[in-house]
Amino acid sequence: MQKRTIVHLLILSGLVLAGLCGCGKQSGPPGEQTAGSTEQGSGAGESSASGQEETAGEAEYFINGAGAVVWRGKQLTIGFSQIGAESDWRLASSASMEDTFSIGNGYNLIFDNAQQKQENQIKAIREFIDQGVDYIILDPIVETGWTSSLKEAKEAGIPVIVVDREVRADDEDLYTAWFGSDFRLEGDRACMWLKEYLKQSGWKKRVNIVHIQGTIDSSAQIGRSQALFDAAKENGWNLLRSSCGDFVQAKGKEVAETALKEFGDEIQVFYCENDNMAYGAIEAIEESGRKAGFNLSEGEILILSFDSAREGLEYTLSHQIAVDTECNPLYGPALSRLILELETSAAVSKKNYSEEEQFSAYESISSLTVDNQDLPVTMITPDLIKKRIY
Ligand code: GYE
Repeated sequence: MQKRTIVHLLILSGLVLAGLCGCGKQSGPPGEQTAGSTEQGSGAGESSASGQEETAGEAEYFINGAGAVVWRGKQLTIGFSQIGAESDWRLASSASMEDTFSIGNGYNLIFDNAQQKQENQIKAIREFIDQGVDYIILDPIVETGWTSSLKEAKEAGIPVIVVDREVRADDEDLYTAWFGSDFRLEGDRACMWLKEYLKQSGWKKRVNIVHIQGTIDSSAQIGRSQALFDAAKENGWNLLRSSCGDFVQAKGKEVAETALKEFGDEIQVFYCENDNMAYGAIEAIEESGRKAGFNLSEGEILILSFDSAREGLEYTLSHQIAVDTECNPLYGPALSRLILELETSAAVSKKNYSEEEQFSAYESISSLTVDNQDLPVTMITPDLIKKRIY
């Protein structure tokens, strides 16, 4: 497995950061300590503790309690092409960007909602270039089709930071850095949990799975789907159907309804590639007179989900989602630190992965070995849900 940069996204560490950071002096090149930094919750914020503002060129900056870089004496214009507003995750990602790149923090954010259309994203990039923004941040709906837009930005000398989903590897030289989640690892964790659960619960029959996919060709779909395809092959699981629900609750519900009509009591598992589609599946299951839960031998349907949004965690606490694998949307502060690095030094890490958790109420699985790493499964509690930001 490649060596990777892990960046904590400050969900749980927000308070810690608020205590640790302030404005201040950095003890080395910012490039070694900020968003592209190596380990453990590190960021520009945590390296600063002297209570002074640091300077970068003529301007001063400091790190606020949320871990975001606040500029004094200059304003950076950021063009952000957001995919849409399809899920709780997406709304949280937009809010994080808006909170971070606010006027008060020294930014002029040009936010473009592409309404799920790649052509709108391509148009937005062109407009950002025409407007002469300082940075372009792109969350690409799918992985392919970006070469000419990225070339145009490069020719205009505007750095592009890709966030969340990825662009195809062939275009790697055309953007400055990527920041997001390891979707394949998320899928592997979910599948490993299912494998362990089936073992522990003594389920002997071939397990039948309905797979509700996110937007086809998006990185999140590719990684999470591929993990399931490989695990199904390896463990002899039966994939009754894979259908696209576009990460949207209503479409997830539709896919679930159709599958419940067609396969009825044969279904044991729904593998939902995000929380909103899981909420839709739960509605459909309940309306069909069945129950979402762990107890397969009593006819309950076990749901695997991703994102770990607040409502997803509530369903996890009530066992309606068996395991929710986290995907963290709160990118804003870490992106602002990545931009700080670019403002103050030339070198940033190309690929930056966020570190994520996995939540369940099933107490007998407290950790899983995936890719030779021992990864914890956190027992969900009302307290954890209360602290959830999204
Ligand atoms: O899981 C889903 C969203 O790209 C990781 O997109 C993101 C996914 C997320 O709409 O809820």
